[in-house]
Amino acid sequence: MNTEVRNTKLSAWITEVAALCQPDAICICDGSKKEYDAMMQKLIDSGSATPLKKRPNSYLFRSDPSDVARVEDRTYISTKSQDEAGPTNNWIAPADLKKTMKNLYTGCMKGRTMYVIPFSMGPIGSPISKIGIEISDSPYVVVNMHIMTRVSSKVLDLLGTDGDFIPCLHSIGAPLAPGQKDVQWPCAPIEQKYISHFPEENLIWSYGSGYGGNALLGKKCLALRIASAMARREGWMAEHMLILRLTSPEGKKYHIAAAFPSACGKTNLAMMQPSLKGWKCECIGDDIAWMKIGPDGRLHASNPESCFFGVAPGTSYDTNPMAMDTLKENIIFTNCALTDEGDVWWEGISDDVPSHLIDWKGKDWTPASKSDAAHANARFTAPASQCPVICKDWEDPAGVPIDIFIFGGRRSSVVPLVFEAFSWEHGVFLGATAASETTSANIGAVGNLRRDPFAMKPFCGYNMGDYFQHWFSMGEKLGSKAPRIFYVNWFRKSPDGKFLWPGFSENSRVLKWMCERVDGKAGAEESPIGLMPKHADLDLSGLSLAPENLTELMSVKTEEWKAEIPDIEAHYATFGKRLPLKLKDQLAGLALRLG
Ligand code: SAT
Ligand code: MN
Repeated sequence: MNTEVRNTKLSAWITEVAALCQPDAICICDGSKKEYDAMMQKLIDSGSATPLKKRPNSYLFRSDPSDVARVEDRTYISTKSQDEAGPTNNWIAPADLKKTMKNLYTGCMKGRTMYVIPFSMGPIGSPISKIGIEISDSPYVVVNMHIMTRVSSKVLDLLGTDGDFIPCLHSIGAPLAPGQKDVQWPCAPIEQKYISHFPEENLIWSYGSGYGGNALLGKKCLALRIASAMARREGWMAEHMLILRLTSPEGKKYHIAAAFPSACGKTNLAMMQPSLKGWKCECIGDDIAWMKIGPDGRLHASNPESCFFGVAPGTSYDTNPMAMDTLKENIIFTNCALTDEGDVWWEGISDDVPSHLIDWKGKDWTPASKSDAAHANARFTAPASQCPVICKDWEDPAGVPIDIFIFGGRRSSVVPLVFEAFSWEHGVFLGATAASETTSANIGAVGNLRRDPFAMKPFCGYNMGDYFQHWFSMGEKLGSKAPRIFYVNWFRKSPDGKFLWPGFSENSRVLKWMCERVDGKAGAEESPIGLMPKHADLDLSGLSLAPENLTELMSVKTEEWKAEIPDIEAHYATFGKRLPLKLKDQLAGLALRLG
């Protein structure tokens, strides 16, 4: 398994980290199947992984109940000045944070192996790709990184002796004393967890958690937080967006990128199978889009990941059949329930509820049990290449030209199903004011409304006021070639708490209207908040939706929108001088239109 390290910066870094963390052994990973299988075997032998009889080469892990999601409260953007990190990020000065973390890292890998994981975000060697090296003491991280990113010794070849990479240091923070028995999911207590980013030196330090975005550092840490800061410096965009290709019955292709917060349906929309006859949807990515202006002056998007790290609960043949078909083999499941037959199960997977399960905590579960069998943030790690509707161009270094941007979130009230921005500037205003109810993708309260601009609140690696300005600047560069911007809310509820819109494959009706708007074919009506389809502009053929539900779904209630304004003002006030004036103008415009 050992691979030669010829890169000067890398070998110096490995030596430095080994001296600090004091592992028992060092392993340079090569990304091979042999390595994956050997690592998984170790995880089975130690009791951490359960092979699933019903799914070839698939495994179930159960995390510690304290380590089940990202920890936004313990996530830091550590820049020289606090102002650079801005009001949406936690901040500690780099020297102080490094001092604290070095204390924690000292001896933290005792009794463990230190894995050096060379990976590429984006296809290896492609001009859009970035190379990272994750050092981790978690074999669970190694196997997940194998699926999530391109782990390979080829990455080391590409680095040569003097190539550059993004160092990503990770420890679960659970050293073992001689003879100490390991636990199934070692991690550090919450107050010792730190997910730290140093965007001014392209560096990531994570300590104490083994779960998801806290530990799999190529994803949120590198491809969003560090990449967003690089993107601003270099004039491109790193966004929390799915990417899909929609093809009309006439064969015209549209590329859509949509930003929704974590656990708000990006994976479902990315793989959606249109209920409208003749329309086809293909998936390019379900979480992250890197976008650059191409030689044609248009914005081209590509997916830096090679996997879907999706929320399992709620995924079913009804809601997302293409995800279900992706999950048949070669999958890592985390915090799902286990059936007596040796398969995974989660709330919403089907109407049948087994009479007995082992829940995500490893305890017996029956339908009479009070708690859920799977954790609400249970996840699958699935190779993107296995998705039946993965777009053939998903790894094309040129990316796909984006026609449409969609923003949105979970709003049980106020926000209608869909509306279109009046202009790019108005669209940036919509992104910058987006609000959504919190989900279990983060440790913290669920269901609280919060402003989550562009679904990037937890992922923007610099001052978000500057990020808003970056969006305006990109719009200026793109000019008439800029994507059209829309806002959606699939989650509006009736006064008695029922979803008004069926969602999933029926969302194709909303996407069709957007495509027709781009082509200048479909109508829209001006409302105070944006351009809205009249009922007749939406193709609702074959859909049984009570007319009063449709009216409620599309309604814009002036008083409710007026009530949003003080909250938007308070949100904007947090950015002080860094808030682009254009956003204040847009807010004033909204207030004026609401009367
Ligand atoms: O845990 S992750 O951050 O990777 C998943 C998510 O919150 O979107
Ligand atoms: Mn996400």
